Amino acid sequence: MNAPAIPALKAKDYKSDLKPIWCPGCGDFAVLSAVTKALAYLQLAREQVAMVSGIGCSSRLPAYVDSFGFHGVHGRALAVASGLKAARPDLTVLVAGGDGDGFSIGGNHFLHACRRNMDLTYIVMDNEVYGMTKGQASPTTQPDWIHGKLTPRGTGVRRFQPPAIALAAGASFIARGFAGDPSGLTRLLVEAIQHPGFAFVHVLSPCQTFRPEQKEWKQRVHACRMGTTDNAAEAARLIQADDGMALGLLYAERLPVWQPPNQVSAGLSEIEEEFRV
Ligand SMILES: Cc1ncc(C[n+]2csc(CCOP(=O)(O)OP(=O)(O)O)c2C)c(N)n1
Ligand code: SF4
Repeated sequence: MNAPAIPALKAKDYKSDLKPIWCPGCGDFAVLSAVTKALAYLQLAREQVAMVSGIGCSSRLPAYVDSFGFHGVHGRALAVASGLKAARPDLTVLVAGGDGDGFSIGGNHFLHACRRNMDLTYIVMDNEVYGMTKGQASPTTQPDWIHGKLTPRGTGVRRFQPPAIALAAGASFIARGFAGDPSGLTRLLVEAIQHPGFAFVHVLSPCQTFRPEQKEWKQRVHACRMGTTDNAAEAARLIQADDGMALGLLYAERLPVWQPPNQVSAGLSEIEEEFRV
């Protein structure tokens, strides 16, 4: 007699019981939907998935996914996720957050996660603003963006270029998605999760409340014309010419994945002994 077939998991099975509290129209809803669709496409067991985030509107995402999750500390999502992956290489570890979380306070961790190339998928929902704390400029904000008393004359500072910086820091997978293109984003997330190594997915995710002008992104995004390359020098040339609105896989290369050897953890007393002065 055949064993009863296990019913396939659907995207809704990966959604938690919590109702998102994002503003109506926030791009992060579409990112959540794409994450659950990608997990369903890959049929990953929920107990084999862990989502880690920092702090921000976008960093609420793990709470809405029915997997293991850790809503951590502002800017430290990648540090926590790297520790988790080191201890539990069997888990599929997804990391999520905003441009403030990942490129400002967490910028240092971003650089080193790229070059370390652990098998993590990092999803940054870039809305070019600090949404949760009411609209301060972030590293990806345009220098002339004026916002009330916070930046009455703009920042006057050049923008952080996420794909170019990821490439220079050694990331092995770089893609850009858009909340307004959920099918394309789902495909990119599937590829990112399957990629062995650090996969960076830069997602244009509009902030309805503080950047209503981002509605225009629908008209400005375009399919990546540059063609995916696995040659870092060629990718650098192409990414330098990127207008920030090109969607698709920008670069993917098989590079050595870093994973510390599985060690039997030392007892606390042994560790104390090592640090005794
Ligand atoms: C150490 C620390 N510094 C500052 C804050 C305040 N804070 C919370 S969220 C946030 C910025 C969030 O912006 P972003 O990461 O872009 O996410 P968004 O809310 O736009 O999704 C800041 C500055 C904090 N929680 N902890
Ligand atoms: S403030 Fe912006 S980023 Fe935060 S939930 Fe509202 S629309 Fe989304």
